[in-house]
Amino acid sequence: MITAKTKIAGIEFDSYIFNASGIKDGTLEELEEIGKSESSAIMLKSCTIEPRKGNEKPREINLPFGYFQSEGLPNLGYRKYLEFIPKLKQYKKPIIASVVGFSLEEYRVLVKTFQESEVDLIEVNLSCPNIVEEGLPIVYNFEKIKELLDKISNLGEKPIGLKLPAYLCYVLQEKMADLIKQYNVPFIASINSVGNALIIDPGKETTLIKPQKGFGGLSGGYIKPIALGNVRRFYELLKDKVSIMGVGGIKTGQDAFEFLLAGADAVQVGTTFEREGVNCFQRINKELEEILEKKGYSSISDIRGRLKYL
Ligand code: RRO
Repeated sequence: MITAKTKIAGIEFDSYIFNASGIKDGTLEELEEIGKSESSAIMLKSCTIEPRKGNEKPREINLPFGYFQSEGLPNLGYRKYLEFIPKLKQYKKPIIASVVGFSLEEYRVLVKTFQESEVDLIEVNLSCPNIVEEGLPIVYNFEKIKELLDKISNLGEKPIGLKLPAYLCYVLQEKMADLIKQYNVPFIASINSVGNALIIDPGKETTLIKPQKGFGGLSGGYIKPIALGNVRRFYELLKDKVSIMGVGGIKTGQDAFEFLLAGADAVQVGTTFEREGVNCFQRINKELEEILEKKGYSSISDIRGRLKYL
């Protein structure tokens, strides 16, 4: 039996599968559940400087092929997550902080603080689709991202990574990849939920969620092909220089295998974790290992990125 161990930015993960930020990872109890499970890491809910209640409810809904929400960053504030870290260390797996700033200075403070903590990696979330800002959001403003990277890329030794949106245009993705290379960003997570989505209840003639007149972020099976496309493009653009966490619609071992072929070093599971609970990590990992074994591959690196072309 092979084990699908992997590495992200040089750090060992016991399996290819762990939780995506934002699903059942906002409280200590939820994070401990993830710690006890077969998730190969503990990914924390994206946190802000101050605690936030999030958007008005109803703000999320499960749909046949995915999940739709406008949570609005409900979280306990970064100080609480810092308090949780020593307790989470007992699970002996990588802990990944995820941060969102409302200014470049807030991002700097958050990254610096987690650099001085015992987390293993820091995900810098640039792509929450549910925050209404003045002007162009940072993720679409390459000058701003450059300024941010100037501020956060030399604050400590822990690997930092960027949580990125779906690029529906290759030129923009190439621009992002150039910045990632220029600043030696060691990992990325691709993709966040697809924003600016709207789902309508035709019977009631209403939106399905309350915040922002019904607009929100779409995830799960609906977005898997977009996520695969984005992972593949980044793999082609960044090759082995940057670790890629694939996220978007991973429900089965076969989905995970497809992300592996596309070039992901690991995958994060969100929608399926929401539905199935912590057992999904073990199930998907086992299914992936069975596929690898059946195909005669002995490790993740045997096949990562080796998608064949027609
Ligand atoms: O909390 C949210 O509304 C949220 C975040 Br921070 C994110 O990064 N992605 C998302 O779909 N929702």
